[in-house]
Amino acid sequence: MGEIFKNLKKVNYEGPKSTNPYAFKFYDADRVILGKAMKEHLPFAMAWWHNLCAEGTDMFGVGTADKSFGAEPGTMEHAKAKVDAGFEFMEKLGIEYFCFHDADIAPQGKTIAESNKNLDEISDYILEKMKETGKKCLWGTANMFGAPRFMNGAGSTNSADVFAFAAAQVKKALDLTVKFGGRGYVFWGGREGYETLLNTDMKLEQENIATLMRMAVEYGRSIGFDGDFYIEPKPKEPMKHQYDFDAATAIGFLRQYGLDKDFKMNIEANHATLAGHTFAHELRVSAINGMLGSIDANQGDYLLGWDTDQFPSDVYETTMCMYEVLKAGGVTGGFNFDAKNRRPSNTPEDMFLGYILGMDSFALGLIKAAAIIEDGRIDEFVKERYSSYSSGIGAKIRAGETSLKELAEYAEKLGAPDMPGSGRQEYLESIVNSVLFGN
Ligand code: XUL
Ligand code: CO
Repeated sequence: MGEIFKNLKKVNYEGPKSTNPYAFKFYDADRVILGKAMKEHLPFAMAWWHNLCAEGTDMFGVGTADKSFGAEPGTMEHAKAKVDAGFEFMEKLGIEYFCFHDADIAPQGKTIAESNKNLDEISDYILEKMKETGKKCLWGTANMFGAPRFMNGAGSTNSADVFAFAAAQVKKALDLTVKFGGRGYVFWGGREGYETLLNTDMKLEQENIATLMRMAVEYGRSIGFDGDFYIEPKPKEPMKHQYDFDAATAIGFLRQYGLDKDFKMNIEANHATLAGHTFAHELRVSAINGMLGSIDANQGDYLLGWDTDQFPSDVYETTMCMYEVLKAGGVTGGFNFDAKNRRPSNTPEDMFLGYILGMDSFALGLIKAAAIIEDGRIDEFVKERYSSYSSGIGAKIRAGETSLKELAEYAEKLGAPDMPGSGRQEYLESIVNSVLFGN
């Protein structure tokens, strides 16, 4: 197949003053930040489903974007055209990785055997393209939420037959991830939750999800998958209650079922805000538990209560994200743009402009987060804020070498403690502003 995006050329870095819409203003792949090239800090990935499949359908209307890429939708020819479009897109944007669901890359058949035949054929074609271009797979997953059979969940379904069907999909998606040399495997529990407790055996459902995950680990390791499994927390939508509500909940679940050695978190910005958290909060919770795996890079809309999956543009947010990531020593996965153009942004040019915006926003976030760390005032403040734990009674508390009795005696001698010191939030926020806009 020939060139698909004929009037779109390779996107290059032209610097902040450039007015060329098809150039990076901040993402300069080889620029070194804190000793590492930008492209290593930010292993970007293209989300197959949004970029190559989503046409802008919403509850009120059909698609507005043509993603046929010159082929008849729903055919294997179309699946191949998407591969061609995807690899050309990644080449032109300088994106190294892609992420996929089984259902994104080939038409699903009526039976597992039919679906698997399509997947075998398309994955051979993808693998050829990967070898040709050097592009890599960040993570794979199985779509266990779209088909009607999954209306009551996959791991959490009430039907053992549907559970078996889900297991078959996970097995195949793991085969494909290994075939592509993927770095990770994601469980986003799309319909793993419930609408009403009146019809729900919550304990059974959660145990079954854990069983499915345990079998995935066993099978994955047996076929040579040595990457991380990820849970991608999300509190709601499509279900009213989803079991993987947020990072803290998912981490507790993994520990309860002994899955914490094989799993990490895949944190999505828009899911964090739906859970009533900041993106940075979810990253911090994951990092302090040693479970910061990968990131679904997007943003939501604070005026809307659902997952809008927008391309990231809010530099304050990307800065705070990259601050957490740098502090954690990086991610083991990457930055997958789980983002789609707005419905009226419906041209191939918009596909490019969305990724340029997202990549530039994260590059800026990286530059500014590194500058906050180099500035050092925030770190210094936090260190000082907790300094009472570095010596005396504080050091004994930290070391677990005291007791309520000893502390009660200590407090009695003290009479009344001094006030614990101002939190200085406004001062710290003004430091962030100075770094963001001061030069
Ligand atoms: C849905 C979502 C998914 C996962 C993969 O909200 O984020 O696309 O990233 O299944
Ligand atoms: Co996602």
